Amino acid sequence: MKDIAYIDLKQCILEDNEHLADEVRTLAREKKFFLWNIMSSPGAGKTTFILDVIRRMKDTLRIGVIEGDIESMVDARKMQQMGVSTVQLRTGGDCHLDAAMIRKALQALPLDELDLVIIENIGNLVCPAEFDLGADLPSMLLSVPEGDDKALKYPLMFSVVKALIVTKTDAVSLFDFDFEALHDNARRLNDKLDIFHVSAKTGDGMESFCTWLQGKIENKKY
Ligand SMILES: Nc1nc2c(ncn2[C@@H]2O[C@H](COP(=O)(O)OP(=O)(O)OP(=O)(O)O)[C@@H](O)[C@H]2O)c(=O)[nH]1
Ligand SMILES: [Mg+2]
Repeated sequence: MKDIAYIDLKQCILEDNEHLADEVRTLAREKKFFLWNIMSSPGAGKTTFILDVIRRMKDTLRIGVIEGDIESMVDARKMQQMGVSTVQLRTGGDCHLDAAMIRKALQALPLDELDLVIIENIGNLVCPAEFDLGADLPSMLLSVPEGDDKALKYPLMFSVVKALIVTKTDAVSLFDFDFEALHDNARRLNDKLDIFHVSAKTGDGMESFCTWLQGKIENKKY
């Protein structure tokens, strides 16, 4: 009997992505900008949160944004209105961003004039976690209405991020949300995780988050 040729496409795709992510890391060091990847499920509050961060930090940092979406320029237009350089990536169906897409998007940004590039990843708690984008700070938002059990259901996402930002805390009285259970389950997967509680609507917790982010950006070694 003849052998079966076996090609693990997923492995190939992830290995190729890793090389490209290294290229993105090198570019970010050369051009001296901090790359922040924000992931979450659809509607968790990424755009609202990013807009508030920009509002609070745009006087001290030069910020650019990469918007990843399957379709539309809705979020990119909101970023444009804030006066930041913006790139819209339309995947046309793919439910995650990869390092090749980020490399392409970075070519369209004035990198010599930027300190911080924010990536709003596609709303999805599964696929984006598999793709290293070369970001200094992979992070995720989890909104209170989604529930406190998500670390149990989507463990990879909680394992690969450095920061977990729990948002929509203003809505906590409407939902059974056990912060302690979330922290325990998340830290069991990732004991180095930094966890924040914010409301982008009321501004609660936003200032201390931005102070922490500013520290991360200032401490990056180039
Ligand atoms: N109460 C409350 N609502 C919020 C907060 N942040 C966002 N929202 C609302 O949540 C909804 C979704 O917010 P977006 O910022 O568009 O969420 P998103 O994650 O960018 O959504 P996609 O890009 O479609 O994945 C909007 O109606 C926001 O007004 C918050 O902190 N508190
Ligand atoms: Mg959005």
